[in-house]
Amino acid sequence: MAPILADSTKPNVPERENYVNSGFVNINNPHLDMLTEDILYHFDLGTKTHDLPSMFGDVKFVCVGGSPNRMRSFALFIHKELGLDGDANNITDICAGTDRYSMYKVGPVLSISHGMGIPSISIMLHELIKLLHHAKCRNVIIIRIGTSGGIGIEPGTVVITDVSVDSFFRPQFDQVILDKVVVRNTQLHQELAEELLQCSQEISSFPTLIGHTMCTYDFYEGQGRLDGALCSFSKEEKFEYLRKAYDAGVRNIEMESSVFAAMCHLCGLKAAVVCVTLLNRLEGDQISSGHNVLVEFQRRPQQLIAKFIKKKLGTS
Ligand code: R2B
Ligand code: URA
Repeated sequence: MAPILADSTKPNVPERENYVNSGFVNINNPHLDMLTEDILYHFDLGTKTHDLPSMFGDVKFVCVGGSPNRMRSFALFIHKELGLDGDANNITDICAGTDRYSMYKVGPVLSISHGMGIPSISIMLHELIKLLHHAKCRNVIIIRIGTSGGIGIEPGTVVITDVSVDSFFRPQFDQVILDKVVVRNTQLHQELAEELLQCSQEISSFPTLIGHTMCTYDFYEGQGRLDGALCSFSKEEKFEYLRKAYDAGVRNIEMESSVFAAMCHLCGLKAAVVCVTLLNRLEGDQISSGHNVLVEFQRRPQQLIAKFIKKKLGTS
């Protein structure tokens, strides 16, 4: 069993407060200062090859989501919503040199895909956070917009996460570093969550609530599905587990929020997770709604975030 450690990457309190007050991203890695060039390999960007401050210095909102197409649609939507000049169709993928992630910049908004699961989003976040640091961005708000499975709530409900919990309903992310397990906090920014909920009240077309989000390592067995290639538990055991999750405050399940919350928290980024539920897991496991219904559901977090951004920029 690997030893369990407190998190030594956590800066001490005065150090952390200085960073938070300055609004800069708090990266905590002394080795980075030794690099003459930092290559953000999975973005196909670097500090020598690109002028990151002039490309990204004005970024104030970063929105991340699983699929490259969805994040392109979001960029087009934000362009329209903010009433920006130019043809939205000319918006290009900044990471076109790699097919790992897609990135679009629309005024002060950066829209980036992160793929599925903790390892994929974690790689993206390391490079994104370094990018924001190299670009000297300040007071950035970062939001994951995504999909999830709901527990005991109407499909299409948007869940704003207050805390991400693991499969044992614990508010923590266990990061394995060398041969140790480092336990990290997965609390999201409470004021930001409340602000988003308030914004949602101005959109009456879909329900929105604040709740715990369970983050798993898998879509099938890891989320208690009976319809994977493998399943070793009964229907009764599945429902008992999901009911326990509900009683612990979990309202939806997805696959990235824990590491997202943990990394943003450590780096002093104001972060939120806003996911639409595609189904109610107490009613089934298969995502059987029609294409148009699912497309409309996936637009809901985008609508909410567009409203929030416009409010923040004073354009609504
Ligand atoms: C939500 O949806 C994806 C699985 O279908 C996964 O990335 C997630 O968190
Ligand atoms: N994404 C998940 O991770 N789970 C679901 O049930 C639906 C979307």
